[in-house]
Amino acid sequence: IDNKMSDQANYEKKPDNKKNFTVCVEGNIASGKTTFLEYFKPDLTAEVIEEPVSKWRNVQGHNLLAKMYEDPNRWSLTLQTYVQLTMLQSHVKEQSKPVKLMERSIFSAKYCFVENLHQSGKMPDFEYVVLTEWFDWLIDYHQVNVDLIVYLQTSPEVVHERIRQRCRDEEQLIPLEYLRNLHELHEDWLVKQTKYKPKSEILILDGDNDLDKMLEIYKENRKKILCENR
Ligand code: DCP
Repeated sequence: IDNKMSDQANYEKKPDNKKNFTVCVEGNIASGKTTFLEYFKPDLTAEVIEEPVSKWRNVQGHNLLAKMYEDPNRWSLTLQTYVQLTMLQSHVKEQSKPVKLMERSIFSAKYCFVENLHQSGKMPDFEYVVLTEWFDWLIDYHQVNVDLIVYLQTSPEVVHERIRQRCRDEEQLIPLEYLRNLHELHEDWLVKQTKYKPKSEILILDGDNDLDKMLEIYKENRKKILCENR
C-alpha cells in the first residue's frame, strides 16, 4: 500500500500531459493481445481494460459471437452494433491511472471487422451505412481519442495455427481467407494508411515471435508504451 501511495503522489506531481494517456493494442485474431496486456497488468501506472468478449458471448444467454460465425449474413449487424457499444463504454470509462491500456478499440471494430464483413458481402450496404453513421457520430460526440496504437503485426498463417491450437469453439469455423482479409485491413489502416489516417502514434511490433521473444520485445518497449519518456 505504501508503494502505491508514493507512486500516486509522484503522478500527481507530473504535468497534465503525462496523465490520461490511452494506448490500444491491435492486431489480427490470436496475435497475442491478451499476453501483451497480461505483461503490463502488474504495472502500477497502467489500468488495463480487456476486450468485452465475455459480454458478446452472453447476451441474455445468447452467444452472439457464435451466431455471427454460424450465420454472418443474419447476425453480423447485431454483433457489431453490440461491439461498437461495448468498445465505446471502454473508451469513455474514466481513467483511474495515468495510462489506460485497452485491448482493441472502436476503430479496429469499424475499420477492420465491419469493413471485412461488408467487403466480403456478409453485410449489406444499408446495414453498413447505419453502423457507419452511428460510428461517425459517436466518435465525434465523445471525442474518442487514442494516443498510441501498438500493432502486433502477424502473418495470417501463424495466427491461423494459433487459433487451431487454442480451440475456442466459435473460432474453429474461421477460414484462413478470413484472417488474410483481416490482416490486409489492419495493414491498410495502420501501415499503408491509404483509406483511414490514424491520428495516433503507431508502434509496430513483430507478433509472429514466440512467447519468450515477445516478452523481451515488451520489455524493450516498456518505456515508450507506458509513456515514461514524455
Ligand atoms: N471479433 C469480431 N468483431 C470485432 C472484434 C472481435 O468478430 N469487432 C471477434 C474475433 C474473435 C473474437 O471476437 O473471434 C476475439 O477477437 P480478438 O482478436 O479481438 O481477440 P483475441 O482473443 O483473438 O486476441 P489475442 O489472441 O490477440 O489475445
